Amino acid sequence: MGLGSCVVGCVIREMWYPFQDIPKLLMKLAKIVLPALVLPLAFFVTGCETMDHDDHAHAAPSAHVNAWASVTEAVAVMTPTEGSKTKGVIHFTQAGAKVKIEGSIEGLTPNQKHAIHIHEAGNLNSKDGTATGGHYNPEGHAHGLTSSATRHAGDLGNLQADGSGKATLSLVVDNITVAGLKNPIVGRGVIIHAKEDDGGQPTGNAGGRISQGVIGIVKTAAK
Ligand SMILES: [Cu+2]
Ligand SMILES: [Zn+2]
Repeated sequence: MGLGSCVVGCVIREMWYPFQDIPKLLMKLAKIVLPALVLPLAFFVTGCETMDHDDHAHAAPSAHVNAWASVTEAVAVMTPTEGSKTKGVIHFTQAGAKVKIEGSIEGLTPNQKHAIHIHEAGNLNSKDGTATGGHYNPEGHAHGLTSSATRHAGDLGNLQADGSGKATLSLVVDNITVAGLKNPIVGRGVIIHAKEDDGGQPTGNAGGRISQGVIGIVKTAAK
């Protein structure tokens, strides 16, 4: 089979060659163009329309997890509810699998214990703190003090006020994370109560809400 044997068939094949991939190319184009049209639409529907489409259309779910993994510090600035003077600042720091909680609070009843909990909502849009909802309890446990291994994830026990109504909080817990996969607390609320948490059901008989805050991300230096 030399060049001489290639007459009509070869000529037709040579002419068709540049066009034979067109159906395949159209299919490929459709595969690229259709998601490009559908993905922004999906983000629009789910309320992400203000985000940058280019960044998010190509982002894998793991990128979302990685973005939150860099959030290791949070803070709740506690403000008095109506009729109260209780205020302060509480820091949350991820340390391995544990969270270190440190805070200082003033305006408490002198020499008294006050319940402190993470509540399910970071909504401070009520003067009495009720918009923060109930205790943060994603695992469905009963209420408890910090001495109890199974308790609401948000059960942080009590503050002990000194003679001038001030208290410091220093606690390490292993049943929450700042922004990890296990019971993340960023965006939740913090409530200090008028009375002591006695560990009773359903919420420790802790009385009214005298101070409220929302757990927000602390910007840390890039690592
Ligand atoms: Cu509470
Ligand atoms: Zn509780």
